[in-house]
Amino acid sequence: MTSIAVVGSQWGDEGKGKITDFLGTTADLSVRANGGNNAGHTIDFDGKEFKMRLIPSGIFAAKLGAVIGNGVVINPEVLLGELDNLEKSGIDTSNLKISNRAHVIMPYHVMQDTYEEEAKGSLKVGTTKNGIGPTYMDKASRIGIRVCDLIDPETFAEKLRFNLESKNALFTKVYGKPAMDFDEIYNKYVEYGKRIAKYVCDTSLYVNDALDKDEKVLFEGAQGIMLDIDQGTYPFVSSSNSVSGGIASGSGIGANRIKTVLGICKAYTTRVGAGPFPTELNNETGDKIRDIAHEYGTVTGRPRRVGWFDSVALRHAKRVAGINALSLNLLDVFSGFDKIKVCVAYDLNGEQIDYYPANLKEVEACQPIYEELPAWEEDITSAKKWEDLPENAQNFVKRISELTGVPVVTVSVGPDREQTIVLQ
Ligand code: 2SA
Ligand code: MG
Repeated sequence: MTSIAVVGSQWGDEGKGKITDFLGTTADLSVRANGGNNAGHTIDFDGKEFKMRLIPSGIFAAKLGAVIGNGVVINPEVLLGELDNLEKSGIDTSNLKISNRAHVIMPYHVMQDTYEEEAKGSLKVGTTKNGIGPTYMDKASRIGIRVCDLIDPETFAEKLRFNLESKNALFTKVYGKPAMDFDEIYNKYVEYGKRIAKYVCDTSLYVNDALDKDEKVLFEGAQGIMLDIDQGTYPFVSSSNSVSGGIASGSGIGANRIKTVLGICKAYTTRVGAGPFPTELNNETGDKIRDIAHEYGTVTGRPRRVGWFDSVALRHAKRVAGINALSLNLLDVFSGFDKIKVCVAYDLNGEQIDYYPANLKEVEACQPIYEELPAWEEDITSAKKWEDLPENAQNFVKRISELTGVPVVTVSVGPDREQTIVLQ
């Protein structure tokens, strides 16, 4: 491994954190390149549990530390909270690098996210309400505040004043909500800027330099390919590019520098928030999978929607993200099941199709065509190697690999690092 990108290949929550943690023990540098504090994972280090939403896992042990790249949107309050928490536990954070080009999530972005969702009524996306969308909106509108602006009080004041004027007009006139106060935000954020300044640099130089020296660089993708703003189930998506191309642009490297794109998937599918979901199980089987696998949101606790493995969506993800290796998680969930279904194609108005339609009405009309595979009785949570898996479990893994056209390189049979079977 010289450079590897770990990407979610479904709708997020595939267990990227677990695999990142597994790989992170050998990486020299870890990099985040998209999304913001709408992502997150729990890392166990030195017998303690750390909940991280922004800072990449390399902060714990990697030789060259951790980078928050230019494609990430940063909520300074969340970032500083994470830093405080790490420092309290005696973790050295001096090897964190934050891109001077990354955009800052401002308090008005969080409010805008909330108001927009309320206003959309039944059309709401079900966002995490962290201000992710509005921050990327302002970035694309070229009015965003970048980290390099935040740490320069004069520029920051100028940009904040300009932005707040239009945001307050929107809040008061369109949404009938209170205006936000310049001084309150300015004073707080200037202080945040001062605390963050020592970490800020041109991270593209840093990451490229590491790659030039053949250091092992791990790119930690956030969300999932089906939540990508271009290639996902728009408009029920997040606002960044979670595909590997987004990782390249979001960390300031050439696309050809990522050697392995490791797609993470579950043995079934979940999604949170709204949007069509062809293989969704609104029945006892769905409830059973949700209960066994504890499919409830880590932050809000809301139950995740659950469905069968969808190889049409997976092939789409493989194509648009260049996935060339697959980590299959949560295989243990199917112990004791009778049959497991896998969607192999869709039936769209009597025609068999093998692509994910752009038009959501068409997605809604798609009927999954299933193949049934026999499950297994045995508890597999202590399986250590391929041979320890029952034949039916092996056949399921082989079939996933055939259907997606991607080699499965790890199989996960439980949450612990040791419960990972390496296949190649
Ligand atoms: P937003 O807040 O604008 O990004 O929300 C837009 C939609 O994207 C969904 N969304 C997610 N769905 C699953 N997992 C997410 N994040 C983490 C991950 C979860 C975690 O990367 O695995 O482990 O904490 C995530 N982020 C956004 C959201 O539900 C909306 O449907
Ligand atoms: Mg996660």
